[in-house]
Amino acid sequence: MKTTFIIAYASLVGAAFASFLPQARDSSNSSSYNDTQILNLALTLAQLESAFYSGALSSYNATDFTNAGLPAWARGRFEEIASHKQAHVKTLTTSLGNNAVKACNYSFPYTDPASFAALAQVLSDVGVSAYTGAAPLITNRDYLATAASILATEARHAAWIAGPVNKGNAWSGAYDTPLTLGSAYSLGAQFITSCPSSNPSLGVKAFPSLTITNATLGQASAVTAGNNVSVEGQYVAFFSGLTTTFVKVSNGQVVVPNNDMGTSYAVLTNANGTATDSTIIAGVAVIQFPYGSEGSLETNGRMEMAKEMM
Ligand SMILES: *[C@@H]1O[C@H](CO)[C@@H](O)[C@H](O)[C@H]1NC(C)=O
Ligand SMILES: *[C@@H]1O[C@H](CO)[C@@H](O)[C@H](O)[C@H]1NC(C)=O
Ligand SMILES: *[C@@H]1O[C@H](CO)[C@@H](O)[C@H](O)[C@H]1NC(C)=O
Ligand SMILES: *[C@@H]1O[C@H](CO)[C@@H](O)[C@H](O)[C@H]1NC(C)=O
Ligand SMILES: *[C@@H]1O[C@H](CO)[C@@H](O)[C@H](O)[C@H]1NC(C)=O
Ligand SMILES: *[C@@H]1O[C@H](CO)[C@@H](O)[C@H](O)[C@H]1NC(C)=O
Ligand SMILES: CC(=O)N[C@H]1CO[C@H](CO)[C@@H](O)[C@@H]1O
Repeated sequence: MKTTFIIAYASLVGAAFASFLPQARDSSNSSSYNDTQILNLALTLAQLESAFYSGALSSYNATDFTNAGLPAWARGRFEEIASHKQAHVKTLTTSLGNNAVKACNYSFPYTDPASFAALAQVLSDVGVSAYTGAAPLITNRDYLATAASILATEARHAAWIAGPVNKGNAWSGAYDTPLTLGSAYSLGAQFITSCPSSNPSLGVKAFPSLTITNATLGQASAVTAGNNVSVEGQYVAFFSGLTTTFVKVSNGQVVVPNNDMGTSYAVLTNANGTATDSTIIAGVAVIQFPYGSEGSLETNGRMEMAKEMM
C-alpha cells in the first residue's frame, strides 16, 4: 500500500474558504465502528509510532542528529515523544484488556535523522487527524476523555516537529483535518509488514493508493489509483480542515480546490457529496502546502524527503 505525499507551491493570495457547519467527517455511519474497534485502531497507530520513534533513536545518536542539520536539542525531545508513545500504548492496552491488539512488524523508509524528522511530521499529523475523526464516533465518555488527552499531546508533538525542528508552520489552519478511520488506517498500513495472526480484526481495510501528481492550488492535476481502480467519472474529495470539496475526475484530472491549504488529504469516492469509509474507493493522498516559520509559502527540503518516502 503506497500513498502519495505531495508538495504543492502556489500563491494563496485571494484564497477563499467554503462556508461550512462543523460536523463529523463520517458521522452518517457512526454505528459502523464500536468503541473496541476504534480504540484498537488508536492502539495500532500508537504501536506503530512507538516503534517508529524508538527504532530511529536506537539508530541515530546525538552527533548523527547534528550532522543531519537538526538542532542539537532535538534528539532529547524525540526521546520524550518516544516515551509518550509507550505510555499511550500502555493506557490503550489497559483500557482494551483482552481485546487489545498486539504490536506488528514495521518497515519505515527513513534513511537519516532528517528524513526521520520529515516522516515524524507526517505521522504526527496523521495521528492528530485520526483522533479528530474518531472522537465523534466514541460512545464511552471515559474513552473519549482519554482520547482527547492523547489528541492534545499528539498535536503538541506535531507542532513542535513541524515548527522548531523542521522550520515549517506549527499548525495547519484554524481547524485540523479529521480523517475517517479507514483513511487513517490506510496511511499507517503502508508501514506495517506483518501482524500477529491472533490479533482481532480492526474492521477497517487499507484502500488502494491514490496519487495526485503535482497538486497545485486551482490547477488541473492528474489522478491515478492503485489496484486497477478506475478514476474516471468518480470524485476526489479534498479534506481540508472541516471543509470537504468534491471534484469530479474528468479526463484523468481534477482541479485542486483553491481553499486547500496546510495539511490536507484527498480520497477517491464513488458518491458526489459523500466521502465515508463505505464510499471511498482509493486513498489517501497527503497534500501539503507548506509555510515556512516566517509564515510565507516556501520550499521545505525535509518535506521533499517525506514526499520521496511516501
Ligand atoms: C465490536 O465489533 C467487533 C467486530 O464486529 C465485534 O467482534 C465485537 O464483539 C464488538 N464489540 C462490542 C463491545 O460490541
Ligand atoms: C554516533 O554514531 C556514529 C555512527 O552513526 C558513530 O560514527 C559515532 O562514533 C557515534 N558517536 C558517539 C558519540 O557515539
Ligand atoms: C516479525 O518478524 C519476525 C522476523 O521476521 C518474525 O519472527 C515475527 O513472527 C514477526 N512478528 C509478527 C508479529 O509478525
Ligand atoms: C507542475 O506544476 C507546475 C505549475 O503548474 C508546472 O509548471 C510544472 O510543469 C508541473 N510539473 C509536472 C511534472 O507536471
Ligand atoms: C489490471 O487491468 C489490466 C487490464 O485490464 C489487467 O491486464 C491486469 O491483470 C489487472 N491487474 C490487476 C492486479 O487486477
Ligand atoms: C455534485 O454535487 C454538487 C452539490 O450538490 C452539485 O452542485 C454538482 O453539480 C454535483 N456534480 C455532479 C457532477 O453531479
Ligand atoms: C452516507 C453513507 O455513506 N452511508 C453508508 C453507511 O453505511 C451503509 C452500510 O455500509 C452504506 O450502505 C451507506 O451508503
